Amino acid sequence: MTERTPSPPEFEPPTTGTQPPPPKPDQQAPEVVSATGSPTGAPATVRAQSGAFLTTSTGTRLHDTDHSLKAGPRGPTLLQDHHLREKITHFDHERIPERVVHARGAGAHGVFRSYGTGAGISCAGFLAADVETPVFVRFSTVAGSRGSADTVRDTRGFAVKFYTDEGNVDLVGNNMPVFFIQDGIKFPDIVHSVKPSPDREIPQAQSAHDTFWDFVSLHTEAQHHTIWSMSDRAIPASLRMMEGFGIHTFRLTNAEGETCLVKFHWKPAAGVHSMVWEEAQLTQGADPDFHRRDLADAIEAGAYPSWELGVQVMPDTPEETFEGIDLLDPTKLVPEELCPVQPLGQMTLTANPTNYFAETEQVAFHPGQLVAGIDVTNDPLIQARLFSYVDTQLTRLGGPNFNQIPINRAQCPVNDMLRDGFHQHAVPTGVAPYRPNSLDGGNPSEATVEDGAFIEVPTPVHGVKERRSPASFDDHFSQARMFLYSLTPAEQDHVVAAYTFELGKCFEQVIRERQLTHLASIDATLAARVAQGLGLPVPAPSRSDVPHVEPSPALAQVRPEQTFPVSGRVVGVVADDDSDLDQVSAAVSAIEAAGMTAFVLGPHGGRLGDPEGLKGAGVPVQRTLLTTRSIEYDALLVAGPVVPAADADPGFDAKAGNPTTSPKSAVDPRLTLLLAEMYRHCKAIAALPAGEATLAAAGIQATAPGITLAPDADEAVAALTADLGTHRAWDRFPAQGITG
Ligand code: HDE
Repeated sequence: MTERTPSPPEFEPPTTGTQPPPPKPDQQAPEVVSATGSPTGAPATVRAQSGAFLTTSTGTRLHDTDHSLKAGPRGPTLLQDHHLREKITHFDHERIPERVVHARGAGAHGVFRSYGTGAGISCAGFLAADVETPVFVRFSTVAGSRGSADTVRDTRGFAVKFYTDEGNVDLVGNNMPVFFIQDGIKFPDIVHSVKPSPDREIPQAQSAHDTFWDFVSLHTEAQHHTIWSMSDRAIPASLRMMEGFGIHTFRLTNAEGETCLVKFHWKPAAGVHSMVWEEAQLTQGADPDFHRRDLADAIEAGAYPSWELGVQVMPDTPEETFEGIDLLDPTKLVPEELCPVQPLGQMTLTANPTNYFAETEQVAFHPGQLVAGIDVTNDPLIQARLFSYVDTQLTRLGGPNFNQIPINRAQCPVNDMLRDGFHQHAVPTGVAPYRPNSLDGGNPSEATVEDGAFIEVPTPVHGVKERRSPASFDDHFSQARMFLYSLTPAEQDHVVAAYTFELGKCFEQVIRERQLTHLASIDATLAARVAQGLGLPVPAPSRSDVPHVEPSPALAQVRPEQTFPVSGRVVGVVADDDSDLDQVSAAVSAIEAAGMTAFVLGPHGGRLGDPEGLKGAGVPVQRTLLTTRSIEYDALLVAGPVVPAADADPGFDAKAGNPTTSPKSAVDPRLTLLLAEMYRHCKAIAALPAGEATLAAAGIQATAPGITLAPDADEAVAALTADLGTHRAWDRFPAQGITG
């Protein structure tokens, strides 16, 4: 038997001082900058929680987290290993149930500055002049699960939590002003219909399937919202470029006790812009996090997204109608031409969340969280929501104390007398959590109107108990038609294409036919064009008595007469090592000077014009033809010819097999593919003299709308900036439209 020699200790003994040992060379932390090079603000040395040493959850310093405690190096593992059990147990429970709807979201912190213009209609303190209120905003898709793609065709959630001095106010809205259903009791039905099928659990995050169209074609009150979903509003270009709507009518009360009815609107400073459908689809594959990344990058770059909050103010009459529109019907909007939006203040998003889970995932909104001066109405949709949002948090956030989670905490005194329950973080003092009491000296006291108490507006209630909607909820088509007629021809064409695409994806003929009868009720040309695409006859309309309403041009998002800000837009600058790099640098400077982001797109990574790989020489490359796709750019400047790169091999990168390039083209085929995509997505393209042949190789006419040949970088960037002000060159392809 050979005697075993004791093996030397495998690890350094723990240090005993208060400073940890210096990191090993391969463990040097990268600079605390983000992918775009901006400092993240994180401390350079302490990157998680607090303290420099690894500890257990109760603070005991740990010596080794890489090996479990075993009986000898070959085991077995000992039950005694508290650290192993704590680490694995916590890991086992890392996931919480995702939101049943709006699971995929992106959040940001910011501030709301009130103009004071609302002080005459609401006594809410945060609407008084010059008050600044911190906010947290969460944007979301509705149908998809938490890991689904950002750019699917869907409604977007637009939820804002105001941490006011009088308590939290949650404005939990969407990017469309109307909803699918008139009564909250139908919510499980519409949601089940749009969710993946129960048997195969497909499709994910899509409405283009039988169950959705089955439901909305049978439940015609959904038709108005459905046409919004088929419009460009459902594929926003960026979360920063979406309007927001409170949808329901709210009741405001001023200091004199006078009331009015309002609808809330958020108007984005960047304008309302969308993707084109092909772009949205490409993005789902090439960058499923597109919206989340875009929001975070813009905030980090200092291009702070902002919106103006406004209200349509309507008299609080017993009928609760305005110009014949029932204000309690959430499938109806009030045209801005009839009731203009009056600005109340501005919200600016200035900081990204530090931790996605702690903030964006754990934030809990509730439309009933209001302060004195803002109250709900009897809209049967919000009435049901008032129950749902607290109830859902009990499962999602594991108990009744979710408002103690930091992101949900009010930033004003809280004395709720709610006690105990899972995850109680407070250590309440006092012995009498009940009222009235004498043992705690009567604390807390009830507040009066003068103290700012929230008191429901004492509206009269009468009627018989019944399950019925008012007759004024019966018109399901007139505003769907109004919306269609309010759009520009290019937007109308997109609606036709979206219906044709979605119904074309349905399997059951009867569902397509039924939906076509409703399209015929909205407009005969709409029905005819979609029917043609589906290869079906045009049916008779389901309703022949649809009242006429005037179009509302404010609903169109293409505004040829308006110039939108370009800040935060992304311009690609295409060049290779032989390009005039002074012009490339000049273009980057001009793009950045205009408040936009420049990405140099080259045939290889590293730096252009630096053949020896000398650090600091040449122009840094942010994107290569292998890694990029057209969806990353709002506009493109071709600064030079890009000859086929070493990796332009279809066997290696399938994009290089782009058949639109002539076989002997001197231009990299991936660049002609990128240009062709940008061209058909109506994006602005400019070329310097050295890049003209590249445009020609992609078959792009220099005279086409939104295409510029410029003598130098400054003129090219000026042309692109002007073109981006109108978002896209829609006139590149003449629209057919719907004449109405
Ligand atoms: Fe929601 N909705 N909803 N909803 N909703 C939720 O709450 C619900 C409705 C909206 O970023 C859930 O915390 C019912 C209208 C947004 O965290 C849930 C009804 C509008 C968000 C819920 C509605 C919305 C939600 C899921 C019909 C626009 C995301 C998780 C009565 C005005 C908030 C959660 C966030 C989230 C229920 C209708 C907007 C299940 C029952 C109308 C933006 O409670």
